[in-house]
Amino acid sequence: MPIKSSDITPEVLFRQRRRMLGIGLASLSLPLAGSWFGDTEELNNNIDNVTPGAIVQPELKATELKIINSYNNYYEFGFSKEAPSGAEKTLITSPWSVEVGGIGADKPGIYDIAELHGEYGIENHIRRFRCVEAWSMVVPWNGIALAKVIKAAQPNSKAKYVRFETLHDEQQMPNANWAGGPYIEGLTIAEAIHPLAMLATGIYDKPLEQQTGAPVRLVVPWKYGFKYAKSIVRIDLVERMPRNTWWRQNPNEYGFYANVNPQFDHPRWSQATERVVGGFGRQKTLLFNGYADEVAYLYPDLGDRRYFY
Ligand SMILES: Nc1nc2c(c(=O)[nH]1)N[C@H]1C(S)=C(S)[C@@H](COP(=O)(O)O)O[C@H]1N2
Ligand SMILES: [Mo]
Repeated sequence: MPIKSSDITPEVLFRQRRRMLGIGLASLSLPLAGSWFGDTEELNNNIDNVTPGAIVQPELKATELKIINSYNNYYEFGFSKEAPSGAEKTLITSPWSVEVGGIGADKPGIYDIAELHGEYGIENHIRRFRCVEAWSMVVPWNGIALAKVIKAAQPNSKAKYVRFETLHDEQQMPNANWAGGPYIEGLTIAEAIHPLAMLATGIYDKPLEQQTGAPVRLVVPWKYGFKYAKSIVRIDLVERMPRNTWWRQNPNEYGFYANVNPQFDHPRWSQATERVVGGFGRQKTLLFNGYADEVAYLYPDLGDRRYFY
């Protein structure tokens, strides 16, 4: 296919992308820019260039598993940090299927977790995790690239956003109705095909526990934790920006993008620093949670508060 002039990549982004994808110059003859800027026409071709395990971070020291598994936010299992891990194990995670569809998907499908693993391969990503409540961990996730699931759905020009819906079941969840319906999250299509975005199915090479969002949850390390929808049952490619649960719950404090930024304080507390759960004291919060080199190009105006809540 001939390269269109609109696909020619500016120098800076070129370098950024090379770093991000961890690939050499020689393999960069393919145009990537189209899809990364939200032009869905080239999407199906370009997603192939998302490489497994992109961005290796050996410098991060992962939080202990027992801490990751016992300090949680999962309101369907109770409001305290201890409630989700203390709750009875009532969530039935097998069988489990994830339905992928929406007006933007030419090839909808229903997948089980084993199919997802078999089809797309498991990646291991050690990532910073930052909750909007100003605490953080480092989590060694196992999962699959979200981009690959999106590609399989064959996005068309109506695929502007991706909407995630999670299990809402009063039998299996003691506090299922806290938000009046299923927990909803969303990403732009460009965010969703970013190599940092994954569907996690495990931590430390063990399947997710009920409290960490078994059997499959979203991981978007440059965003606040509430974007990481747990126990996902539906993924829809949609035309309009999904109204995510926390935006709906409290529009004065939360919005759609929720990118980490130490300079935009929450209305009720500072975001400049974070408490390291399982560590010592506080540390400085980083722009885009330390992933600015990889994601800043997605947000043309970093002074726009809308991108950070
Ligand atoms: N379905 C669902 N997903 C959810 C939540 C929730 O209450 N319900 N809480 C979110 C919030 S606020 C955070 S910080 C993370 C917490 O993930 P962890 O418990 O694995 O640290 O999950 C997110 N995903
Ligand atoms: Mo959170």
